[in-house]
This record gives sequence, structure tokens and C-alpha cells, in this order.
Amino acid sequence: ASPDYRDAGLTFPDSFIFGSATASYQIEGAFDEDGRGPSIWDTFSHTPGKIWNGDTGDVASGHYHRLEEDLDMMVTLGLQAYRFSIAWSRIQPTGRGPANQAGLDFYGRLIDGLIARGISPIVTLYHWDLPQALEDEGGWTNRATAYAFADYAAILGAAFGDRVDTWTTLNEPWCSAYLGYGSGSHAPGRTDGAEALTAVHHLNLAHGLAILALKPLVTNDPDFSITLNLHVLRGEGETGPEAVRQIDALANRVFLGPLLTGAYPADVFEDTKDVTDWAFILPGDTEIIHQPLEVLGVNYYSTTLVRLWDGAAPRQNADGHKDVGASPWPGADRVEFLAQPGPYTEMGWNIEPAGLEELLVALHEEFPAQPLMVTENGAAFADTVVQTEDGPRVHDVDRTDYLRRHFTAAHRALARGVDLRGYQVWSLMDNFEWGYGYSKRFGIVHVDYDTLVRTPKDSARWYAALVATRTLPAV
Ligand code: GBH
Repeated sequence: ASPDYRDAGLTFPDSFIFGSATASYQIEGAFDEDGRGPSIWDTFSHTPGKIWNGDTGDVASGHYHRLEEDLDMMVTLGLQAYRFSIAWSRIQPTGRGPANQAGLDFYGRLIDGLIARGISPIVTLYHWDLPQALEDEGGWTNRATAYAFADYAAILGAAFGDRVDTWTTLNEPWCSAYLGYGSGSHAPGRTDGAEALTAVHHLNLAHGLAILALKPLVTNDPDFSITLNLHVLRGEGETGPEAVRQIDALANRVFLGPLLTGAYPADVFEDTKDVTDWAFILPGDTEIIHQPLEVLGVNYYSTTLVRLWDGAAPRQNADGHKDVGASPWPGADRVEFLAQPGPYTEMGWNIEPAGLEELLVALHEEFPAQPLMVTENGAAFADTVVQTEDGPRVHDVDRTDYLRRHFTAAHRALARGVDLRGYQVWSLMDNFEWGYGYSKRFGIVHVDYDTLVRTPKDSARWYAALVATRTLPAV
């Protein structure tokens, strides 16, 4: 094993599913077409000052009008699975009421197009684009939103319950709750710690209610799942362990607890008692949330280094939210986020493949019977298209190296007995990177935002070779 996670010649088991991931608002565009209602990300991105460069998802990567081309591109790459999300407001423009047939038709064409090409559909019901009409009634601070989500899930179950392989309820509820309602760096841009914790619970509840709504409607024995962005935490110095405990509670155990054990961690109540009394947890809720998960989705990009602030030196805040005033960490006011040694991606995130191995092994040790899937991993780098004799190319050596090292980490986890089912690279194509707009490119396929022309990058060619051989190519 090489110390830098560049092991060559590692072969993945036949059952391992190689795929790639996207999300509706990030790639679709067509924001006001075919009856789609506005979502909180339309409102947020249309609000001056919220997104770098004033970018919006109005056009995005143009996927809505390039469905067939993008499906064929997946075949070229040899993908076995495609993880995408459904825009709730295409299905129910106001988040309630009857289905919009044009919205169902679009995702029906996508799902059928995948199946016809032998690509397994991994559907996410919610990747952050809440219908604005529901936000106007309180959004995720309103318990009724969780019940509306279950009704939406039932519409999808009735439409596609015979042919979706994996149903993922939520993508990264940490982001929806803490960035949406705590730091305000994501839509809907609210900045209230109590609201963020209320949103945490209502998202957990929505997950459970959605699975209960889907179960009686599916006929093909699908997997049920949720995707979390668990934080891989390292503590610095004497106060490191206490800082790790607090952030682990807020970021990780507040989801893992109710989802996998049926109970919230007691310390999170204690830590946040000055923020909220958690009275929004009603009797029976944790039973609803605690549904069997055939697979737990894990998104991994980097690690987080923390300690308690001593009040002397200026406080460090290197957790990626330094541009915003409000904290995404209610009740953890004493935790300091330390800069890491690098190297970094274009996001400023520390590159640390060991963190992925560590996360997968830790989950396996705590929940030995729980199958896992890497539902996102990838990197932003500044890419440029160069013209060559063989046509346009993008020589993204940094991205290929990042992926190589993280696939090595996943393989090492497999070798240590982790039940890891597959790996979805983020992202299939360049897209709208939330608050960063189009300034950050995560795709293995390049998108020219003037022409919407797609160009597979060298990393896509590398990935196609990995998928075809199931073996990490020599460096
Ligand atoms: C995912 O979010 C999203 O699901 C996806 O839509 C998005 O495009 C993709 O990742 C890339 O951003 O400051 O070093 O401690 C990831 C969101 C990123 C939030 C890492 C926490 C902490 C990194 N997470 N971040 S660091």
C-alpha cells in the first residue's frame, strides 16, 4: 500500500457499482418550462448578492433539453448507475396537489432511457430545491412540509415504483438544515439556530414518512436509502476531543442516531439547550424515522479540524463558511475550525483520501450490518479546453489524481471488510455549484456555458477505463 493512496492494480468486485451523480437544480435549467413551479433556489439565486457572479440555475448545464445526448454520454463512459434528483416543483409546482404530467413525463423519459441503456437509476427525491410555496409556509421549520414530502413521494412511487432500483429520500439534510436555516449561505437563506435544528428534525421525519409512503407502492423490491454528508473530524490539542464531540453530535449523530438506532443523541439536547427545547419532536416521531435502509449513502470530500477557541488569538473559521456572518453550528459557539495543511482543491478543501477510508471503516464498525455506498466524491479544479489533433481535450490531471486516490481509499475499506456497494463520482458534468455559481467545475465532462457543448475530460476517459476493467490503472 502506497502512503499517498496511489495503489495500482486494485480490482473491484463484480458486484461493485460504478456510476456518477448530478442534481436537478444544478444541471437541468428550463427553470420555468413545462409547468415547473419556482423553488427556493430560484428565489435565492435571483436575489442579488447571494450567488457568486450573480449566476442562476435558469439554464444551468442545459440538461433538460439534452436528455438523449446526456444519456448517450453515460453509455460512452460505461456507467453502471446514474444518481440524479427529481425537482419537486416539476412534479408539484406548489409542493402540494395533483401531479404535473409534463414533469412526470420528463423523469419517465430519463428513467426509461437509463433502463434501455442498462444503467441503474438511483433516484434522489430531494436535493435542496424545495417548492417556494412550501417555504412561504415555513419550509422545513414547518412540520407540515414533512407530510407534503410524503405525498410527493407517493406520486413518484405510483409513477415509477415498478422500475427505480434505489430510492434515496434526501441528499445531505445537514446542508438543507444548517446552511439553509443556520448560516443562510444556501436557500432559503435564513439565519436562526433554532430554526436550523427544527429543520433537522423535520427533514429526518420527512425521510421516514417518505419511505412509509413509498413502500406499499413499489413492486420491484428496490433499495431505500438516504445520503448524508458526514463530517470526518480531527481534534487539535487538548480541547480537540470536546470540539470533535460537539460537532460530531450536530453534524453526524443527530442524523445517524434517529435513522439507524431510533434515538437522538442525548448530548445534542444538552449542548443546544439554550437554542431550543426540541419540543418539535413528537411522540412516535423517532419510530417513523427509524426505517430499515438497504443502503446508506455517504458523500465525502474532505476532513474537518477543530478545537475549542481560547478567546485569545483571533478565532479561526476555516470550515468553508467564512464569508457569511451567521454560524451553521447552533450551540457550538466555542468550536474553532482550523485551516488544514493542503493540498487543496479549487474549493479550498483539504485533499485527504485517508478520511474516506476512515469514515467507511468507522461506519462499518459502528453499524456492521449496514451496507454503504459512496454517493458523491469528486473535486473542483480550474479546467480549460485545449484543441488537439484529436479534437478538444481537457487535461484535468489533478481531478484524475484526486479520484484515483479516493478510489484507492474505497478499495482499502473493502479490503478491511466494509460492505461498500458502489461509488458515484460527483459530478457527471460541470454544473451550478450552489453559492459559487459556475465558477467551480466538478464535472468529469466539461460544459461550455456559452454553447452547452459537452467535452469529456481526461478524468472521464480515465474513469471509463476503470469502469471497463474494474481495475485501477497504473499511474
Ligand atoms: C455536495 O455538498 C452536494 O451534494 C452537491 O450538490 C455539491 O455540488 C457537491 O457536494 C460539491 O460541493 O470546509 O473543508 O470542512 C457538499 C457540501 C462540502 C458541506 C464540504 C461541508 C465542508 C468542507 N459539503 N463542506 S470543509
